[in-house]
Amino acid sequence: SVLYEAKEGYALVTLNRPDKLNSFTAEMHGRLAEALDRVQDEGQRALVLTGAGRGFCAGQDLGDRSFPTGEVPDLGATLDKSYNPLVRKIRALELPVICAVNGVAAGAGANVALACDIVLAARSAKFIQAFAKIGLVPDSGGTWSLPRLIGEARAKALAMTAQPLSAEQAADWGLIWQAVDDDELMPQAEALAAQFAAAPTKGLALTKQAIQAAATNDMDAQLDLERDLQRQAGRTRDYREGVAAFLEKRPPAFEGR
Ligand code: LHQ
Repeated sequence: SVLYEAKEGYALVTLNRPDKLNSFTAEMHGRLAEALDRVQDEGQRALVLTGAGRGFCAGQDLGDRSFPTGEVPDLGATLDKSYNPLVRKIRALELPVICAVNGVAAGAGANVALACDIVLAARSAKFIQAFAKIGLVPDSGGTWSLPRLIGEARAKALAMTAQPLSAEQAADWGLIWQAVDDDELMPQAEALAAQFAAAPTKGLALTKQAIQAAATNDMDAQLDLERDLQRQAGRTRDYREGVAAFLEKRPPAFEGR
């Protein structure tokens, strides 16, 4: 249900249940968690997450969510077990996570995409906060990331109407990085990953950490954090190499540490 390909310096992870628009099952959550661990363990320097077929991910598989015996499900337990660890893992990965949204991203599928560092979407893709249609609350970080990325007015309207948002509009609003032509999506996502595979990975990981922390820090705390992280960055081999390469007027050869 999840494909893993090790490329040169980066990994390509593909959600792979195309006939159900790659909606999440418990099994798929397990496979995806393994794939994300592997990316870090193998020392990859970037990750591209995408979906097989015409959709990116339609959120929770609702097929195993019928209630024949009338039991009351504990969706909080599902979030604790699967979705929240996934979002936390993406945010904690010490490398750039690129999401290549190849088609519809609905419900938790949309919000997992938004948890990634850089989101590229095919022009034909749509983002749908589908939760309202079935009486649920946006999850997987959606109520946190939507208002921060596009403001409360747009966040509430998207979440309450479940109206599809085009890739183009998502990019215009600042919800994602870029909308690109469909046939350019994977070439561009992989070119970006290849660029990151030759980048100062440690510095990028510290940058990710700093920007994420800004959501909850005041400026004073953030200045202190920048000082601490810059101290770490200044001790990396890549910093020395970057400066040396600049002074010697040659391209840098970064090792990622
Ligand atoms: C699906 C699904 C799907 C199963 C398409 N499940 N089969 C967290 C914690 C715990 C529990 C609950 O939820 C959550 C978070 C959530 O993610 S809640 C939100 C769940 N997602 C949705 O409500 C979206 C449901 N899907 C749709 O509204 C549509 O499928 C969209 C708008 C995504 C795409 O529409 P179409 O392009 O018209 O495709 P389709 O509807 O024909 O879907 C194609 C197939 O995929 C179809 O199967 P079939 O066997 O009939 O060909 C769908 O049943 C299946 N599919 N989403 N979530």
